[in-house]
Amino acid sequence: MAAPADCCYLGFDFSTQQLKVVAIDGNLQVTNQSNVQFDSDLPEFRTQGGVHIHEDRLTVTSPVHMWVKALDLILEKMKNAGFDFSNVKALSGSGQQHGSVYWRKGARQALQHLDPGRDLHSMLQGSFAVQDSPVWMDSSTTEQCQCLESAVGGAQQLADITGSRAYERFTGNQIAKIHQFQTDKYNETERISLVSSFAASLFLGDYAAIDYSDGSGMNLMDIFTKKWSQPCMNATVPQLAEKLKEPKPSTAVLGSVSPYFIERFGFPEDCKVVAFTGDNPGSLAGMRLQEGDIAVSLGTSDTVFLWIKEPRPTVEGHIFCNPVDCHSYMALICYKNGSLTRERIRNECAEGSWEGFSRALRSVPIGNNGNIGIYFDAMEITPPAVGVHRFDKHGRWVATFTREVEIRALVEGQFLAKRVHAQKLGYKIIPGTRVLATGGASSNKDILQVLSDVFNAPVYTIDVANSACLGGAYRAMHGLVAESGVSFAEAVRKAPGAQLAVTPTTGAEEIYGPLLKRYAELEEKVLKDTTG
Ligand code: XUL
Repeated sequence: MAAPADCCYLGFDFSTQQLKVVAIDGNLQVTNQSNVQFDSDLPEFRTQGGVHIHEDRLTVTSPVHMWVKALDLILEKMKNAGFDFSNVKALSGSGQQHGSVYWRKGARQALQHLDPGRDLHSMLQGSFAVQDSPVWMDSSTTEQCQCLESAVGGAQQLADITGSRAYERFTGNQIAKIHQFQTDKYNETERISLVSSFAASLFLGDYAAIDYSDGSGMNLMDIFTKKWSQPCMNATVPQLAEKLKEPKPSTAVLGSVSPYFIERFGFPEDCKVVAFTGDNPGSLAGMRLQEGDIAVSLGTSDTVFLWIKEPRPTVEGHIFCNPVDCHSYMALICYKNGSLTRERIRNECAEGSWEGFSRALRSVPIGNNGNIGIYFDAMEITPPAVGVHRFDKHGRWVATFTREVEIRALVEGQFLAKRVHAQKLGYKIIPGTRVLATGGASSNKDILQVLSDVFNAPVYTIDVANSACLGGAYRAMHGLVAESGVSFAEAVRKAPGAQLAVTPTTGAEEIYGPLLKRYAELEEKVLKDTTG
C-alpha cells in the first residue's frame, strides 16, 4: 500500500496512569509523541497512579472528568508544539481494559453540539451519571461474579461463552454492582462505554460502538458469535443491551472526527475515527504479532499474549477476539511470580549478580538433568497455587537443589509453565512461529536462550514502551483499507521490525517435549495440594 509520507495517523492510549499519543507518517515512522501524566499534570483530581483506592481497599475508581481533561491537555500541548493536525488521515487508540463510563441522559446531545471555542472538559461537566469510573484494579464484585457463574452453570461454562471465567474487574460484574448499589445513577444512564469506546466517542462527537476485542473483557459477549450473550446479559442487568448497543469489529471505521476537532485543532474533514480497543489488544497490534507468534513480557508480573486460531477457553487466562483479524483470537495469560522471584533466586544463589546467574544457567545442561522446580513465592494467578516445590528426575519431592540447578530450575519452570498454559488455551507452535520477548529480563541472552529452547522457536526482542498507542496508529492506518481486504500485516509491512536475539539449540525439542508433560503433571499436583 503506497501512502504519501506527509500523511499522518494518530494512536492514543488512555492507560491507568497517563494518556499517551503517537503520530506516525505514511512510512510508519514515529514522528511525534506526547503524554499527560494524571497524578502530576492533573493534580486537582488527587489520584495516585491514576486511581483512587477506596476505604474497603477493594473498590478502585478513576474520575471520568480527569480523562476528558487529559484529552484537552494533550491536544493543546501538541498544538502549542506546532503539530500539524491537517495531515491526520485517521486516528484510533486504546484504553485500559474493563473500566466503564456511564453517560447521563442528554450527554449524546452535548457530544453532538460541542462549541469549538471551549474545552471538552467544561462542556461535558454534566454528562456523566457516575463520576468515579470503576477500573481494572477493582476487585469488589466477588458476589456479582458468583451470581453470573451460577446463572450460566459454572466457571467453565462462562469461559466457554465469554472467553473467561468471571473476574471481579470484568465490566459486566462492575455494571451489575452499579445497578445494585447506585440504582438512581444507573437509571440516569443512557449509555455505558468502555474506557476505549468512551475515548472514541469524544473524537466522534457521538456514542462509539464497543469493539469485539475489548468487548471480550466484559464477561458479557459471546466471543464466537460476537453478540451479547443473552444468558449473561439477563444475569447481569435486565435490558442492558439498550445501554451497550451492538459491538462492532475492531477494524471498523466509526465515522469522521466531529466538527469540534476540525474547527478547534484543524483536523481535516475526512479524518476517520477507527474503533478504539483495549490496551492489551492494542499492544498486540503495536508488536505486530502474527498467527503462531507468542509475546512474552518479563516484568514484575510476566504476561503472555498469543495469536490463536482455534481457542479453547479455560478457567485460567483470557481469550479475546483478535483486534486486527476478525477470524482469529488472542489469549492473555498473567503470572504473578515474575521478576521478583527471579531477583530473589539471583540474590540467594548468585550473590545478587546477573552475571553469576547467567554463568549458572550455562553451567547446567538444558533440561536440568530432569530436575524441575515450581517457584510461586506469592499466590500465583495461573494456576492459583503457592509455594516452592522441587522435584528430581523421578518426580520425587526434594528439599533443596544446588545453586546452579536451582537457577536453571526456576527459569525452565517459568517458561515450561508459559508453554503448558498457552497450549491449554489452544496455542500451537507452527512453522515460522516467533517468540517476541520484552520487559526487563529480555536483555539477558542466557534467559532468552532457555525461552527459545523451551518453545523451540527463535526469540526476537522488541521495545514495547509505547506498543499500545503505536498499535492505535497502526490500526488507524489499517482501518482505512481493512474493508477492501488488506490484511493488517500487509498494511504495516514497512514498520520497524523486531531484532533476532537467539535461536533454539539443536535437540532442544527432544528434551523439552517430555519435560512439558512432566511439568504439567507436577503443577497439577501442586495445585491440588494448594486447594486441598
Ligand atoms: C487486562 C487488565 C490490565 C489492564 C491494564 O485484563 O486488566 O492489563 O488492561 O491497563
